[in-house]
Amino acid sequence: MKVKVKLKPIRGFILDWLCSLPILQEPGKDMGGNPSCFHKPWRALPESDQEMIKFLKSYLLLNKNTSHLRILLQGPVGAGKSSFINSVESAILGRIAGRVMTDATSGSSFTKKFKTFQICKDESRKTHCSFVFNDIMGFESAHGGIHVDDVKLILRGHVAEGHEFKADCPLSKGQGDYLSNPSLAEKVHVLVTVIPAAAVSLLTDDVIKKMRDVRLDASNLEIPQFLILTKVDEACPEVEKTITNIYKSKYLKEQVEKICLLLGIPMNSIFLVKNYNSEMETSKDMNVPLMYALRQMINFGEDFLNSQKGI
Ligand SMILES: Nc1nc2c(ncn2[C@@H]2O[C@H](COP(=O)(O)OP(=O)(O)O)[C@@H](O)[C@H]2O)c(=O)[nH]1
Ligand SMILES: [Mg+2]
Repeated sequence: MKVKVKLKPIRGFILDWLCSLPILQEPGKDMGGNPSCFHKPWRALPESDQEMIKFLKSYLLLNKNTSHLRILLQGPVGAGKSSFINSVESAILGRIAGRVMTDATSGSSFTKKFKTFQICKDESRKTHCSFVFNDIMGFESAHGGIHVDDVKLILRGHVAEGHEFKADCPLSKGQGDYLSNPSLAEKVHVLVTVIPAAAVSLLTDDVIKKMRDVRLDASNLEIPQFLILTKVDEACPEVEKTITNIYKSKYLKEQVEKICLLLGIPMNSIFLVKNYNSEMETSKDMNVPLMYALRQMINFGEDFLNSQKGI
């Protein structure tokens, strides 16, 4: 017993020394140099964007009960939902695309109508990818946010295309825009919450509660869920300088850990993204984190659809 007590400090010292050896350092652990960045990214991304773009363009659903996989983007006004849809199309077309109206001024043009966005495979605009997006406004009451009950109806496919949401009056059975018997194609297959990286600590208790409520409902329906932290360039100067620092930034990793605890989303379902906003051309380094996040969404959505075969 006595010997054990005496050895304890020595054991601790040896452990500390071993852990400080570069060869034993975990990726994502600080190894000196730039104090705001880890030496190695804490998540390894593919080297190239081309294989992921090829996969996304050629992806076909196994489940023949729907022609597309539906991804619902939810999050605060100005979070970058419309920009994410545009960024996906930009990466796939290989040039900047701007079909979905983004809102730089946070004026009155918030997305209030329920609209489905398809992604063109090429410039002919005749063929589309097998995944589609819907984006809905956030829960913040300042902007007349969407009602939680409306989001639950969207998840189940009860909301018709073009429906105009009213914050104080959720859609109900019997109304014209209420689809009583939605097909699998009208239901949501992947739920994605979009939040600006620098806004994680600013989320109000009310918004967090509503997001968790929707998450729980989606979990009951077994819908896979993801979260993307956008505007990583605005949140971290090192990423603004060099986009490849995206998964090296200590600040951004902290935000991922924070939101993981706040919303109960596992770390491996949270992605960091910089949307195309001021760029004139697409680039591999910008595409990689965008395509990586989307590919994971598609993979999990595909698994979900394959579990719904009987429907
Ligand atoms: N710097 C930067 N700006 C972004 C990013 N994503 C979106 N924006 C800008 O943020 C504003 C709001 O984006 P928008 O896509 O309309 O947000 P939405 O309301 O969630 O659809 C627009 O001016 C975008 O150009 C990003 O990753 N980085
Ligand atoms: Mg929008």
